[in-house]
Amino acid sequence: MGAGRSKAVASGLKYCTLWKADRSPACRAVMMALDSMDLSITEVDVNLDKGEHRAPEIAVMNPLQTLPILKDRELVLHDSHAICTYLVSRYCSSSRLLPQDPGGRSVVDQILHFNSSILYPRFQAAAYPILYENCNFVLPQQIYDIESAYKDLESMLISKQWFTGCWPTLGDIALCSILSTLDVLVPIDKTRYPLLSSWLYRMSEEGFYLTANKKGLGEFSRRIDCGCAFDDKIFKCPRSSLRRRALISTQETKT
Ligand SMILES: N[C@@H](CCC(=O)N[C@@H](CS)C(=O)NCC(=O)O)C(=O)O
Repeated sequence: MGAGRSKAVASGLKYCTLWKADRSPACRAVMMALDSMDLSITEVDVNLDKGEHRAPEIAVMNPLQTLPILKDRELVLHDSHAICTYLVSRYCSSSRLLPQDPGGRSVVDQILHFNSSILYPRFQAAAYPILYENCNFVLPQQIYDIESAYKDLESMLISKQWFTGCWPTLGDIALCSILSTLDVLVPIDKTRYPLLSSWLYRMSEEGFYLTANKKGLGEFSRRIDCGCAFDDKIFKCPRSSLRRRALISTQETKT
């Protein structure tokens, strides 16, 4: 923990509130960024399954009705990438998480855009049918799209320990929240993606991963396994690819 150092103006954080759900990868990215800077702000848990994010007092802050939402005095932000870069630029004096030089900063931005425009939609396409639409498993097209993203990420890591520099930056943090989550849906095969799986392992040893990602990831994994919250009784089969594949191989051994 402590990849960055908080500015002396930390008292300003008493005006900051984060509305979040631990199972959401976007929220966990913000939580990891906060923990890596040793910053603490008011956090409000919102239950996505109960639709609390659509309550009028929350929806008025975010017309998109998604989490996370950050409010800092009059400023309201509702995209995890924008929230992370705002918190670092506003409250962190170190440039470790987000370089101040234009070149270094644009390399991090590039990864954040990849995360937001490629990985996030693929995560939603794979997870939402299971979370909300009674689908029992990740559909083949979604597996293909996610595997092809893994392939691209594996190439990006050639000759590198981290995606954006010599240590984990906001780029690695954003990727790590979503990739640890995608790993539940479409496991990252160590033999096909050795660089990516070693990177994820290194990230999982960071203090901020343990404090801000681990618990929510477990919640997501359990939520995927019980499928659509409203139909627990009907759909009992495990939903994560890992468990589903394990179940199938056990059945095959028996036959
Ligand atoms: N690009 C946005 C995505 C935000 C987003 O879609 N959040 C999800 C949770 S991970 C959400 O609130 N979904 C609403 C729902 O599940 O009903 C970000 O990075 O903040």
